[in-house]
Amino acid sequence: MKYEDRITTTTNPTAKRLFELMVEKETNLSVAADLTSSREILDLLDKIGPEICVAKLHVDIITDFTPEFIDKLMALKEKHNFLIFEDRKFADIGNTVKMQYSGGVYHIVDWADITNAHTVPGPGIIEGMKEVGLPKGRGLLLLAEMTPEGTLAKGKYTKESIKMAQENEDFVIGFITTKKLINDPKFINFTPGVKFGGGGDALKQQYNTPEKAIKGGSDVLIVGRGIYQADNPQEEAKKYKEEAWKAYLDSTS
Ligand code: 5BU
Repeated sequence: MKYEDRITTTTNPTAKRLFELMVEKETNLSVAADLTSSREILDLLDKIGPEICVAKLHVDIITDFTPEFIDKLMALKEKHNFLIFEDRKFADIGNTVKMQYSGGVYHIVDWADITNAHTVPGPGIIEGMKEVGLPKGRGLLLLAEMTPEGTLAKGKYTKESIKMAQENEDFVIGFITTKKLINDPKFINFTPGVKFGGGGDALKQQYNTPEKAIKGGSDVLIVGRGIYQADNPQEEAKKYKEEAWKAYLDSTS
């Protein structure tokens, strides 16, 4: 199904917005901006903003974080029309994650359109996050699978995660997964571990190529080092965007 036809299949405002902007910008590329200084992240996002639908962050690796970073991030989001995904991978009981999501230093719920959670604690984690996230129209991704070699997120774990998503489809907008998991167009499949040429890294990350990932049913490709470590990240992001969009058009035509 084309992204434009999936807009009405979900009630979640963030999922709707994501489908819309993917169509407007003709991109299903997300960058993992895993840099450690605010300036580097903001510079990267300003350069490649036109190529991406989602900017994925790990806010807890930033060494010089201040609330002004979030103000500048919001300005870039407006300028380039992308969503923000904080890859926090929440993993505690409902009562604790609620505080972690809304409080602390980062106040993630105030600025991250999308965040994600492990399903190992069971459905209480979703219920806790939903209490603070849904009133703000946020969307949650469940880690139904992970990319590294040896991951335990497979088989029954993945199946149970899908069930938890189906029981909370107002707030859960999709999955972190290497492929399409179920035939339900409201759920958006986000796939990390994507790089031209495939392969892996020294710490068990496993890469798929953009074309293979999209043809396997992925919707949003997450590319980190393949882009920010390139000699020219802007040119490289364009290449990823074009390849991923072409694969999407092929697979939906
Ligand atoms: P890379 O540089 O393209 O390997 O970065 C991948 C990013 O996706 C990085 O931010 C990881 O934390 C993130 N990631 C992942 O690689 N695999 C997973 O299963 C999950 C997240 Br969940």
